[in-house]
Amino acid sequence: MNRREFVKFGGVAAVELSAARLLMSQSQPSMPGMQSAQTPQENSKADFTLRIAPVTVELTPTRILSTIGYNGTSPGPVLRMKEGKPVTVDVINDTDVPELVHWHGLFIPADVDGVEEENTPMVPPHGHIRYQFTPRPAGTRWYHTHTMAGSDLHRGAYTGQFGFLMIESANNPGNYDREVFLALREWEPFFNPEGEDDDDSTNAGPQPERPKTLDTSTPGLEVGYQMFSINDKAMGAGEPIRVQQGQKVLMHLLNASASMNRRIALPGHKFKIIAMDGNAVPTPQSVDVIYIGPGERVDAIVEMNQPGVWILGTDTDEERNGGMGILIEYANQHKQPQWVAPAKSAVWDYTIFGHAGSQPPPDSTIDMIFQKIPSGAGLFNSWTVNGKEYPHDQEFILKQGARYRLVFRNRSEDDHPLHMHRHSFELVEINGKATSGILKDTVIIPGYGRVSVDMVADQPGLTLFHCHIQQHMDYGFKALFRYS
Ligand SMILES: [Cu+2]
Repeated sequence: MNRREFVKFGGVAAVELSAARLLMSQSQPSMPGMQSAQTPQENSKADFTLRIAPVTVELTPTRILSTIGYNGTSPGPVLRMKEGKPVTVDVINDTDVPELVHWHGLFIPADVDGVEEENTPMVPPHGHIRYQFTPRPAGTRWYHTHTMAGSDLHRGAYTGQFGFLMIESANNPGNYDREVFLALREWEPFFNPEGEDDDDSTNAGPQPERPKTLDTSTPGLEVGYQMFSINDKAMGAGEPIRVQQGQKVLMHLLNASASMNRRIALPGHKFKIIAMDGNAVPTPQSVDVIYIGPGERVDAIVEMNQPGVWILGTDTDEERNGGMGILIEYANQHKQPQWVAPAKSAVWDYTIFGHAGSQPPPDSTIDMIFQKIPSGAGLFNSWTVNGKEYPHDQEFILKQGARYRLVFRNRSEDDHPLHMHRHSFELVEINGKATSGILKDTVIIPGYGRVSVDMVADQPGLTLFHCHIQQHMDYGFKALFRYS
């Protein structure tokens, strides 16, 4: 932001917070004579600037929507940072509501994590904040708003405030010819009575957490969507991914949805999964289908060895035809784009990408039981962690240096993508199957399923844990971990 743009916000005061890690300024029209000690333009220029403001997204030439985005677009720009090299990011909020930018998957202090529950300061309406942190670990991360939405479907993750954040390591093997960024996205949300939640897997696997008697009271609302895209274009409206036979394309897949788990396929091709949530997997494997929940990332290499024009997209027909797809076009091929539904047997199993062995017992085990409290028609359901909605007072206390086993017990039929802030965890068990070596920050717990993860408490500070489905998080499905 230049001086002229900045001055237009009115008298500006800046305060320093948390050992100069964070600089916040706020327009204060009631104090016209006030001189600010330090205004952003007097600091060195930030390495990155994100401006939060209304944007238009042209999904197709005739479907142009309005939302909130970053730097005039949604998704925001792909940010590239070097692992271990400190950065400054100026976030300018041109909207009328307080905002937050969360750096998903980074090991950074709570006061710059971009989370209200962790006491990160909000970016005030028409104000400015400077984040300063050292990005790590390397890999595919992303940034997005972390505000609550509640029943306002024009806030939080329902807006277009998201983008890729690549933390580059000094040693990138670069075993590919090109890379593409693919963010899965729904638009124009509306309240949807439950029962049409057809994107969650009908979990055919073991259901160790299924209660003997199911709660049959009337469930509440979920969220449905009218439009779909990959990045900012509905299928067919944007440029295809143009490829040559023999190329290896590295696909960075991000589910930037507020609430929908997705199954993604590319007929005629296989995805060789090399990383999940930005972390290299111990055992790369080729699969036909990727199942990815809100917040998750999958890095896959696709070898282009099936000339033609193909559709990469969600296997839900209505939503793929509604836009959630992108064309893969080989050179000199102009056929009708082909879609072939993946086999029903193509299930997603995290454990095939891990080592077979078990992890030794942890220092301590924390059981977490997740349940839905049906709200009845016309309201969002509530969610509990160990029988209580957020907040949990002093229930989840970590001792620095200890290794914890978190046992996630999903006593609901929905698949929940659970996210731990500021840490990664290692998958150690899924529905009774042991695994090791897979590091993630977000993991889908299948309906009535159980997932155990090991986490070393090595990032002191408040740490939010939550379901990445916005309306689940907003209605109780979160917990704050503290260090003793
Ligand atoms: Cu959830």
